[in-house]
Amino acid sequence: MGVLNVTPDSFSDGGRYLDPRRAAAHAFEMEAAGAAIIDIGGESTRPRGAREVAAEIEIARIAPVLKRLGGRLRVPISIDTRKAAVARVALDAGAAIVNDVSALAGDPAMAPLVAARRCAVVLMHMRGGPLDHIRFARYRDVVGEVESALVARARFAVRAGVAPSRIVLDPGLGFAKRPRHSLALLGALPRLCALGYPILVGASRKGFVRAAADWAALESATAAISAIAIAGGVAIVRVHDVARTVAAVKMAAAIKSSGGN
Ligand code: PMM
Repeated sequence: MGVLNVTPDSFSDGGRYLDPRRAAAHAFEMEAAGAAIIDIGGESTRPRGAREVAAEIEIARIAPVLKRLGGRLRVPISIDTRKAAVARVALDAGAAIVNDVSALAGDPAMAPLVAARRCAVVLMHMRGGPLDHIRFARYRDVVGEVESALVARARFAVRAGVAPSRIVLDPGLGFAKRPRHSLALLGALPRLCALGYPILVGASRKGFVRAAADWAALESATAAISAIAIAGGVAIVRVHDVARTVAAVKMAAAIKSSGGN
């Protein structure tokens, strides 16, 4: 999953793709580099504390990009939003996946929308909101607590009418997580995958990666995490540098399917 942030303030690429022409060109670049999904977001949810934006602003950012992509992108589009009004515009414009970092808890209209449209949905683990989540980064057993919270959100989605086969779960690296929590979750991916839902992880350029690798090595560190994630059974990795990740993921997948132990 290639990240396309159409925001002025995303922590690593804020402002770069505010121009719809540039944003659309970048989507095509990521597709050509091997992305299987393009994730478009008009609200920064960066783990350092992002400002909330109104639905109209989010829509004004993403709609021109979706219009330019309309029918020309071969891979599915995912909309990164917590707001049903934004998701509705994106689904109308051809998006196939709703990526909701609030796991359908941010807007009561979101679950019915996802159920009615029969789209896929990513349910990400977080505590609090994008502004204050880091205050809630306290766990006795981070893997167990994230696991049960994700199962609860999946149950909620199913009760709202979302087909289980359309649900993707995400441990939410960096969201209400200290670096040690994100690392522990990455170490427990096989356990999360055993829940029976496809798992997505977004490690790309996050603080816990920056803590371990300097800026120049960030993409290599992200690619290494992607390879480990795929080897651990993860279905989707959400990244900024698609080309490098595709190479890493292909190697991990080739090793996995070789049948060796
Ligand atoms: N991270 C960010 C935004 N959206 N969505 C999912 N499902 N998982 C993530 O880890 C995630 C996300 C923040 O990163 P960005 O500012 O680079 O988009």
